[in-house]
Amino acid sequence: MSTRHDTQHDLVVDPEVAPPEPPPMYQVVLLNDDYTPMEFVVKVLQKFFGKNAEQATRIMLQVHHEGRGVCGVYPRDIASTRIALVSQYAQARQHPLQCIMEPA
Ligand code: TYC
Repeated sequence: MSTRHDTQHDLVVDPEVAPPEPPPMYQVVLLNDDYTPMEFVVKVLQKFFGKNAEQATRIMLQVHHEGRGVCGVYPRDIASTRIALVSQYAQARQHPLQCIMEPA
């Protein structure tokens, strides 16, 4: 191997190799219903989507008034795991809260 490639900070770039594609992204969309308490929705947005109280309240009110709102945008596995966790958490507390994923 040439000394040029022996140093720690030297990168070898093969012009034939394309850089990897970024993964396809999905938005998790929260849906409105008539029964889930507003405070519970705010809590879900904080607990599962890392929103602060103000962001969570804004998203919850948007869903309440417009029927849907985006909680976050993630690679497929992360989006589907969060949906499953929210569904489990809501069902265990008898709330019909639902979210779905769609290509971003
Ligand atoms: N519409 C519900 C209510 O009036 C509140 C709500 C907001 C429910 C957002 C679901 O994703 C939702 N209690």
